[in-house]
Amino acid sequence: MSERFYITTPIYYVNAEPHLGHAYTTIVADVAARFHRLAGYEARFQTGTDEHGDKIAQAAAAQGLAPKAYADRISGLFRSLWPQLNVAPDRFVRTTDPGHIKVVQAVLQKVYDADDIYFAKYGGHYCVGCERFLTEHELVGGCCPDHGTTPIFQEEENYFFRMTAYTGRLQEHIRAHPEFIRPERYQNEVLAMLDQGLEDLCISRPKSRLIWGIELPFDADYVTYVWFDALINYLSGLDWPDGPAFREFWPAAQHLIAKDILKPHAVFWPTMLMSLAKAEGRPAEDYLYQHLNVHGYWNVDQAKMSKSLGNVVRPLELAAKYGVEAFRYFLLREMTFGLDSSFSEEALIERYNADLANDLGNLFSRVLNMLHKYRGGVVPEAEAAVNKESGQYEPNAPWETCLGFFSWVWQQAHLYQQEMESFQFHRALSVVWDIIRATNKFVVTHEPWTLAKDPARATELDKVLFTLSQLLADIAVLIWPVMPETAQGMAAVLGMRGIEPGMLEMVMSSTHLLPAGAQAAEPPALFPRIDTAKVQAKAAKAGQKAEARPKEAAVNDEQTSASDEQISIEEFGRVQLKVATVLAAERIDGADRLLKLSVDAGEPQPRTLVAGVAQHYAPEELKGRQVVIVANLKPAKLRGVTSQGMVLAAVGEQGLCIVSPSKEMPPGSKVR
Ligand code: ME8
Repeated sequence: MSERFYITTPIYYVNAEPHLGHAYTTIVADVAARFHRLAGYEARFQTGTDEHGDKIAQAAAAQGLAPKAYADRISGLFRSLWPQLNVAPDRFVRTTDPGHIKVVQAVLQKVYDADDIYFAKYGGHYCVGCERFLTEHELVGGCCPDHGTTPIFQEEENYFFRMTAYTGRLQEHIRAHPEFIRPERYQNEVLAMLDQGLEDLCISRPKSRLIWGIELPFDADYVTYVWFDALINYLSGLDWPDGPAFREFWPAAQHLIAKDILKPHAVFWPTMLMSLAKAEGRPAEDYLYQHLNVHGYWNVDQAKMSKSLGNVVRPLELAAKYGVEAFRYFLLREMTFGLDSSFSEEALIERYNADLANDLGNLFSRVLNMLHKYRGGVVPEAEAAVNKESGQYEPNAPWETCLGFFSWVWQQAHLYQQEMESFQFHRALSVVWDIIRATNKFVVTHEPWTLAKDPARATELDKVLFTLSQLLADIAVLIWPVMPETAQGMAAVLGMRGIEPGMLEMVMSSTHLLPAGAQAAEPPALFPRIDTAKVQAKAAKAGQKAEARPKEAAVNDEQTSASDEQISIEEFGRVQLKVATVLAAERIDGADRLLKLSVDAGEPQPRTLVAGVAQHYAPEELKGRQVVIVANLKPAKLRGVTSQGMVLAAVGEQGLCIVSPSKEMPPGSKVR
């Protein structure tokens, strides 16, 4: 029996049309499900719409529609969006489905019978936007921190779920399972929330105030609180309690949400599940989900996306403009899972041109063109490299390097698998792009065009072309979860039988995906370059000034907000900082702020640097001093002198001060 994987997205409120944020979460879930299928799991992926409650009743009334008619329309928009984004859920749940309603009532009855629901009078701060009572702790200046509105003080008799009976055990579970809520920052947030202490959860609304909800099975005067109703979709979509899907997939459940709905998923839901376990006389572990995966928020050009700001990004418009697959790739590659990200079309175009057109598109057409030119499009036989008697590979240079390359790729595929399993999609894609770039380099170092000129080197050329064709097949498999259509298209052109469940194993082991003799078709242009000038001109014409903004302006904006932008350790790792010793320093004619330095950075030749420190240091003071330099900065010409790096200095109101190590270090020592 293969392992299982069950992934859910939040079920989206039907008070707004789908936007970039909804698209991101649902594409991530689709990618995770596809990846697990590729890795041999039996995967199930569920999404849906959340249709009860105040918010929906109000939105429907504003449009002069009955809530159900209104919900039908918006739910339909979500449902029809997914196939257009190459997203293929296995189940779409609506909370107005009769099956879901039945399950919610059955759960309520069980929890009630187990004495975990009681009736009491309560007064509290109710936020319509959040659809819940906010605690005193949560209010900021008397307002809801998320909606900025003043909650309404409401006092009424309601039913309460004994959530506090379970919060201690929940804390223990979270501490014992550090991967229960991930990434770690959200686990810490939840533990802090639990440490502050919580109250029992109000789970009903009197019908005198709200009728658009699921009636409580034990009191016809009340409907169910929308969160208690909505969270249960994760069970109702598996046909709880008797459906085979529930038995098979619930033990493998993972949820995916953004940080906005952490509390309901990390506190309400697990305590509800513990209560259900108690009601059924089962251990809590039987009912708790495996992981809650939490991602950050997409902002737009550094601002929060909102209707009132008029910056809501519509996924279909982007997919139509740049292609669905490029859109999916961008979202997964750009966002560091867990952190906020800023969306801009400029960034999308930049990634498209650099990663898809230049790296992937070029590699694909370049290898296939050579295969056609030199071998009629047929994947050559490379097994000639095996010595018939010994069964060993012939120790000849290109095959040795081909084998070395294959084993490096197989190792990278393991890394890719780890990153995908832990929801670090941006890192998994970065691993794939390392492979793509290394393959492009392999072409350059082996020069198939030179081998083709010499008939005596025909078998070498075979081995190189064999290797390159296999690499394209491996790459197609690895990108399939994110770009399924592109990957299948690549496979078809290569003459592969298509990308199938379980195929990841072949990329990670020493199995070649393409048999010698496979016939490749003519390659299409995978990702034609986007001409930025044309896009900007078009946007300007359409009066979309924001889109047509020159790049420098965008860069400046980033700089002004850079102080609060977080970067990953990998991004920091791209900056090479080194210790260097100043060998000589002199003024530059006509530039009263600049000094020209010659430094020993532990390299064969001294480096020349230009530093804007002349008003703070005399040249003689610097000679022999150790400094820290940025060693991999692009050279820049300043007053006719080419500077090969930059000297670090602290700048403040007191002036400027060069940064030096606190004790003498060998020149060239890395600074981390
Ligand atoms: O909260 N960036 O529904 P909802 C990233 N019905 N993701 C975003 C986003 C953004 N700017 N905006 C929205 C609800 N999302 C409840 C859920 S589940 C039992 C009930 C995504 O329509 C993200 O997944 O407000 C977020 O958690 C979800 O939409 C909220 O969707």
